[in-house]
Amino acid sequence: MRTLCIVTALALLTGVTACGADADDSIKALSSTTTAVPSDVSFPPNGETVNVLSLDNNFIPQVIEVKAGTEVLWENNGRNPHNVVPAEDPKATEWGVLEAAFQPKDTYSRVFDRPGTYVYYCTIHGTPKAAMFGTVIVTEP
Ligand SMILES: [Cu+2]
Repeated sequence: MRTLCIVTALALLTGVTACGADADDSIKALSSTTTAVPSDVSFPPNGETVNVLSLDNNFIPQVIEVKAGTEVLWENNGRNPHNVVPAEDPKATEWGVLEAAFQPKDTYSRVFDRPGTYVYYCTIHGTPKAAMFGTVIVTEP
């Protein structure tokens, strides 16, 4: 619902009429909204949490889609240490957790406040594209 409000507001600002437009126009309005919003726009925490289990050796669910502002909570439910690191940042300097702090029963959480696609993996048991890896797709609220 909020996405529709944003589309309408942008349509008004840009002089495009969203109300009463046919399906094709609505799709165009929606895609132009996506490109019009800067990728570095961030949204406040929304109080929602989505859990991801880290098992031996995969993430379940492997792919999740959440609205910006959602907390993602990983729990190591396996019997071995794991880690959660961004595909392009194996040292987890931006976000993520290394195995020293992600032993069995440990948790790690992060609020994803910016829309985007975040690929991550466990460096011990996977690569960014195989085995123990996962994706968090963050959409606009
Ligand atoms: Cu692992």
